[in-house]
Amino acid sequence: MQENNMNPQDCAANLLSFSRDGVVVVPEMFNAQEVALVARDFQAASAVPSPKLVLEDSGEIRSLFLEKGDAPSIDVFVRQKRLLELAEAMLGSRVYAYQVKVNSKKALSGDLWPWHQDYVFWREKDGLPTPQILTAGVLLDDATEFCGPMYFVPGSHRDGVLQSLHREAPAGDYTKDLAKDLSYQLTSDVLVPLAKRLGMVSATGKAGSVVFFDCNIAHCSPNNLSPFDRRILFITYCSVDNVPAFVPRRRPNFLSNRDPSPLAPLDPDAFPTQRRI
Ligand code: 6CS
Ligand code: FE
Repeated sequence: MQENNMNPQDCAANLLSFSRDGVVVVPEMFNAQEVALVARDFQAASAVPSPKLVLEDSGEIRSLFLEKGDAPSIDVFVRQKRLLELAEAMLGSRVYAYQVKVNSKKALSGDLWPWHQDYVFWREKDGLPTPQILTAGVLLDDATEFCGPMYFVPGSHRDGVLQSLHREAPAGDYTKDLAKDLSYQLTSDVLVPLAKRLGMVSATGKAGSVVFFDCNIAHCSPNNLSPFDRRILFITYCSVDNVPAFVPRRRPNFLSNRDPSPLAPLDPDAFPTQRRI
């Protein structure tokens, strides 16, 4: 059974890296059996037509957003103690799940995500008041240099919300917040000097590894021309002290969860069907 609590030295090192760089990859936090549970639930949930399913231009699945109750084993994943203990330490408070999705970046057809920051979407579209929010990406497949891994500019989170090119959308239209031509994109005049000053890192790792990243770190990912899928379960943890203010035509609950109740931690053996695999 996967170790549930990280040893204090590793936990401290991960917190330091996250604070300094705005991103840290924790290798193999989850085992193949746990990852397989999520992959199976993703497969089942993505077979059901829904506004939570976002497609690529090719018709392949780009993202599937999930709300509580959509996939029981993912609900259990979200509350795993080994994720919550790091997310709470990184944010300095109890947390709730602001957004949960699988970005699937399919073999040969998975499309790119242009350079952007995440927090600007949540501030401008959902009225989220502070950047006390982060995302944990659980690799469901090995992420290599070939399959469109995430790229980050380490340390860029310390510059706060950067100037973005904003493409206005009709009120209530959030499709460009989730597509290849994003509604808020970092432009070259911002990105080039930033990357020249701070460099770039990529989030590669074995399936089961977890990439934690700050809501203001500059990041992107190229398209996937490899014959291997690159599925990642993204869990966005938000401080319970950080609840969206009222905005007209706020986006749907699956993009901006309205229930800021703190997540109660669960142990690994809480997976509902693990014993039946
Ligand atoms: O708009 C959003 O909520 C989503 N869009 C992007 C580009 N990243 C954050 C989030 O998943
Ligand atoms: Fe993003």
